[in-house]
Amino acid sequence: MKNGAALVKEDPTRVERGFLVGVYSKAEELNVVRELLQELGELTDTLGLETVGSELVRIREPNPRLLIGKGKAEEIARLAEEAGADVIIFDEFLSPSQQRNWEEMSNLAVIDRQEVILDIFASNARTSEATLQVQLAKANYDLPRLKRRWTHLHRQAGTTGGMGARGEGEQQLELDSRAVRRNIAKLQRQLDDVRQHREVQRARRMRKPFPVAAIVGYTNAGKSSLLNALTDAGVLVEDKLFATLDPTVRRLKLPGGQDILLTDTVGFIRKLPHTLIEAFKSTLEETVIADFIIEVADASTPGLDDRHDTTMDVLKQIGVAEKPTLMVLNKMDLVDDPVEVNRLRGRYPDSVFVSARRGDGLDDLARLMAGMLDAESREYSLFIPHSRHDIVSKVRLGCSIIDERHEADGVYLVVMAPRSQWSFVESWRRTEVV
Ligand SMILES: Nc1nc2c(ncn2[C@@H]2O[C@H](COP(=O)(O)OP(=O)(O)OP(=O)(O)O)[C@@H](O)[C@H]2O)c(=O)[nH]1
Ligand SMILES: [Mg+2]
Repeated sequence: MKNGAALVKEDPTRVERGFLVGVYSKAEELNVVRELLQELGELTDTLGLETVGSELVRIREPNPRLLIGKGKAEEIARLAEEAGADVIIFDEFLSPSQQRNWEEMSNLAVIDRQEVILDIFASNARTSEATLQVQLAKANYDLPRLKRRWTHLHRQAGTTGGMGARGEGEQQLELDSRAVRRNIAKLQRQLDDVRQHREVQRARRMRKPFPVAAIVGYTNAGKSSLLNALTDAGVLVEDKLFATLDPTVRRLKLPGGQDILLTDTVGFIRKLPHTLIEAFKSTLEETVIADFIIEVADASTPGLDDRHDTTMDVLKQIGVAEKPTLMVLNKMDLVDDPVEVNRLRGRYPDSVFVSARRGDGLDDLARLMAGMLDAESREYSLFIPHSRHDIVSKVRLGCSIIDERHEADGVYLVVMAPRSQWSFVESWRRTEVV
């Protein structure tokens, strides 16, 4: 039986064999497009789909009906059929109508990279916040595509279409779209509730006197591995795309004695659906409140430069591109060609080379982190009465101490305070100069 794409969403195991299609227009894009198609294969593999064939298609300009020209499209449909595929998967974004046209023409389920990513997120979501965020993103993706889903349900029901059926379908579509809109509103409300709870947690954390660094980067770069290597965090590490969807926070003591909170969060990918970025904005807010950002990149992949650009793009979209960033080139244990090491040095001169797996370079990284905090710090002169010794301990944890004098009335401190501590130390600032 031919499964409809509706079933791909509800039960990815119902389609099993994918035929991948990549599209490009300029010859010089070929390498990147090839790498993207391989990545698409890893994505569909994560969903449990076997790749039975693939095709790269060069087009002069996008065809509004099928993205690629009709002749080539029919050829691909035939190739997919011959390869035994039950779903054609485009690396390129397909508009709802292009998708519908393809499904009609090929008689196979047809999906795009965005839908694959959404499905992976859906199957990896564990907490209620992640689940709600994914459901919301999916609902927004589905809304303009209801017609297609209807077509499939319709075909399965064994009806043949025709004028009468279409009228019935339009009515159904109206009902469906109202139901989806209601669902979107409901999800949004539930998400607001969950978020409020998280806000409380975050506020509690913010009261702790620790600076924060957010670990970001492309999916599978080794962000969770790095957090584990640095802090024994025990975060799930998997050779799987989007293993982490929820932020984990761990504490680390830096060489200067300062404590810092490290947050690990959802990875990025090229062509990340905008609805997902929107939905995960609150998760990504961990990045917004951070003192600085640690970008982890997989040094061993040929796609490194491109992935780095993608990471920067996403940071821009969530409004933190200006934040100081420390770049970490991970998986250096896999890079043994000295010429390549040299190239990386030249291309990313300010980065630190590490291997989370072997533990190489972690001391350097910790030193650089301490340096980042210092560079981002301001000098404050504080006075804290003896009755508030708890405040002195807090200051000691969150700031580096330059000078400390114990007098009869209290403690006089000169400290370097990282950005996240400014509002806290401000209230203990010495007003008159002695
Ligand atoms: N060879 C090698 N492999 C590593 C290293 N660090 C991580 N890995 C592997 O890379 C894969 C992904 O690691 P994760 O830590 O889950 O990556 P992540 O960036 O958290 O991935 P997502 O949460 O999916 O975005 C795992 O198979 C790790 O074992 C490293 O330094 N060297
Ligand atoms: Mg992870």
